[in-house]
Amino acid sequence: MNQEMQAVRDSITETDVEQFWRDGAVPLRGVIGANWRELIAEGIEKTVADPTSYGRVQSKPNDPGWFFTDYYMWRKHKEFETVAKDGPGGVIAARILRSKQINYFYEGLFLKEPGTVRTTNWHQDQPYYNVDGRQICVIWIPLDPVTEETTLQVVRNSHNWGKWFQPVFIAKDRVAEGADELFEPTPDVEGHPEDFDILAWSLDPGDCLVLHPLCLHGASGNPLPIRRRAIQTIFLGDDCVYGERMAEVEPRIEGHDFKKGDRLGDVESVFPKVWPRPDMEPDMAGRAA
Ligand SMILES: O=C(O)CCC(=O)C(=O)O
Repeated sequence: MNQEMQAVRDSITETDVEQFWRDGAVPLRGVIGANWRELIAEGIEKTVADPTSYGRVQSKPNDPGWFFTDYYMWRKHKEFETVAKDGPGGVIAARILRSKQINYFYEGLFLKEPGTVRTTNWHQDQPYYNVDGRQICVIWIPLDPVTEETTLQVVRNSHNWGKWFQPVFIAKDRVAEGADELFEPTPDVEGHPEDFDILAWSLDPGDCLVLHPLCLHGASGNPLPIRRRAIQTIFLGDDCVYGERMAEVEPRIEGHDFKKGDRLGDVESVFPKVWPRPDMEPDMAGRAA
């Protein structure tokens, strides 16, 4: 039996689960052990030195600081594959999503060096990719302490608005091709924060924020004198299927020819199954729902 994962699961209360579904996000404290954080930190260094095809500097050439993003690193850098398949994300997602099975999708890197002015624009995640379904979560893991200013901020309950907003590419400063006909313009949260119910939690290494990918979220630059390294890891639950988008998507789902409505959890070569886990009691796996 994996006692670390058991402890993680037991630390997530029914109140946490309800908060996720009600507000669209919930912070979890002390669930990402130091061993996993070390692996993530090594993976980040490797990614900066050797990015994937999605690697992008989001700061403009004359911007102070440096904002770098990348996606889908687990297929290139072993550290992320290990964290994805063996780390605590699967058990967290199973508990939060009330899902019998969890499959891994991908991770994203958001690295902001001290003094970075470039912000993360307010957006939802789900319109960027070909996934339909409600049982899906983003686990956002900061490796450095984040304050209420530098953390990921969310608009409470926006995942329940029934709205899908146009994906915007940060550095390219443009809406994804074809998305203007498919989705609504994103509201100007940055310009009028007083009009929105914004939640922001300061987090320490070991903590994470679990958010629904339809929850509107954004982040400031990094005015602090320390680096702000964070990754997002995305997990798919029982109801996730392939969603067609008549617009540019990022990241693309590769390695299988999916059609609208295909169950993503059935194709483990593309979406590794991370829950149930072989090293936990069978009744634990059953109880995940
Ligand atoms: O960390 C950031 O600045 C942005 C993260 C984000 O947008 C996400 O995890 O979806």
